[in-house]
Amino acid sequence: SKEDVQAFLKKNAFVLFTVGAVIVGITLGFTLRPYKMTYREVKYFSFPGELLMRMLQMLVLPLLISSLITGMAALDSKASGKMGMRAVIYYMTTTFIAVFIGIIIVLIIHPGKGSKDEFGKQQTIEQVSPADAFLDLIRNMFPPNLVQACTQQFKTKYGKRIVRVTVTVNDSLFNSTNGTQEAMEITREEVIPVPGQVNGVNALGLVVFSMCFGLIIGNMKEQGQLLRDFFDSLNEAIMRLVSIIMWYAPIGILFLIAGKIVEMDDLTQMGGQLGMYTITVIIGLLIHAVLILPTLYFAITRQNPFVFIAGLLQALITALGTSSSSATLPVTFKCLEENNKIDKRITRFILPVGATINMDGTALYEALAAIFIAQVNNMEMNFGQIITISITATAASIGAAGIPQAGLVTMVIVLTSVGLPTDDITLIIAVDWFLDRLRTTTNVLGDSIGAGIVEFLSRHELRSKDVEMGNSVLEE
Ligand code: DAS
Repeated sequence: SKEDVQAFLKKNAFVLFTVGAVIVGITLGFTLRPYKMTYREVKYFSFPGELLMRMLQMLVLPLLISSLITGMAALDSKASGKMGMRAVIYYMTTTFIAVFIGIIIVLIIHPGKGSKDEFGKQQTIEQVSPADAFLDLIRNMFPPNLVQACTQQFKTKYGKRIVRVTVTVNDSLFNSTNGTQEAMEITREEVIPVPGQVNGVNALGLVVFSMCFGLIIGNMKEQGQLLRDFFDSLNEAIMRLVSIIMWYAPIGILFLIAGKIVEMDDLTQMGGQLGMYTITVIIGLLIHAVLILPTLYFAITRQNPFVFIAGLLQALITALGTSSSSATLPVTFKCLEENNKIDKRITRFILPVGATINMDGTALYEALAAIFIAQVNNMEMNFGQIITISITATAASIGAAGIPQAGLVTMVIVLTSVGLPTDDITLIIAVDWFLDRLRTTTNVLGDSIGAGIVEFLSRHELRSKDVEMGNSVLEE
């Protein structure tokens, strides 16, 4: 009936807007592409999208801290220990499965043919030793200065971290003297983010600190009450801000997607090895996201995984639009708590950690890409090297920040560990922006399904805590 339709539209307004935004964004992008906008025009055009990115990123820091602290404070150390254990087991298992799928798929499809001619010019990337990268990861767990951890912190003790990338741009901004637009070569210096960083914020360090801090104030009885109330209320306020931004999200997503389509490279080179590589990555990610994760969810909870995923649609689309799992974090919170009714004690404690360290899509991609590069170089990887790749790919996915194309940077660790030329990362740069969006979506899906599974496994602890606190207990 009419009321039903109205009720449906009202309930699903956000999702419908968001899906509509993707469709309009793609159409608009391809319509405007033939006009060959300049770099500056593209920047103006994507401005609404840039604003969405900035708004979401603005909330990440307070959200991460307040949710982790309140989440940990709401659990006693025994319960949080058990739940943490479950989360870690889930993260490890799914990441290893993802790596495994990546390796098998790339070995079967074999997209690389042992010739680099078709990839064009190469660039130089400086080496980072795996040992130093590992140490950096651990080092960053303990930021010596909390205020500094919230701001840019690029210096590391070992290893040079400057990459020089030569890009050809068709860009009026860099050609201000005569205002004409002609292709020119510029050299851009890119700084490799320190592992564990999220857009300049040392997320890993803040996660570690917030978890410990939350656990402590949770155990402090009356003395901790003030702090518990404070962070609780901070968290609530941030989530309300998120609700407001959600209304703007479809517009931002529309322009993020349209802008990217307008500026992307020509797809002509996609015919050869790079095209096969892209297809291989897509197949791998699909197997993990559509088959493995839902099956795992069903096997454990006995509930329909696709209903669960439907509730996440907006977060998944935001991940696709922003290619950043940390920028998507606020939306993931909303979807899980409001649509899928996941207990806040779980989301607050699981999601920030997941967005920082659990990246299935990235892990799958890193292993797959490393073996692809070996294939292009005509190098056969032996069993030992494949094991090394799986371990370093896992580490590289933990170390990768939840920001666009972080995975590409941490891949240096994987390549170095088996003696592959790190310069060859540049072979796959042309398609990385696109694959990045897909792996980010997989990453967010993995974090969310993890929250669902950990909640299910922890239902007894949550329930007894409710009884202890005198909360109303829902019938199971
Ligand atoms: N794009 C990153 C993310 O947010 C990770 C990556 O580059 O692989 O998940």
